[in-house]
Amino acid sequence: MPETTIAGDVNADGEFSIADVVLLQKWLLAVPDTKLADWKAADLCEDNKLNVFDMCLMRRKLVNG
Ligand SMILES: [Ca+2]
Ligand SMILES: [Ca+2]
Repeated sequence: MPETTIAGDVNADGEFSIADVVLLQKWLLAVPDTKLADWKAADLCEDNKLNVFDMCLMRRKLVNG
């Protein structure tokens, strides 16, 4: 694992993409067998927990690049 985490790269595949947003969305909806490889990467609104605010920021980040 690289020491620097890519912001939003919640599935830890080395890049931030729509797949990460989808994964976080599933996790927030408590879809069974949804596991976050690196939940801290998704904590864009840094309060040490994941919620809809982080997903909003991830979506915005995806749109804005
Ligand atoms: Ca990713
Ligand atoms: Ca957060």
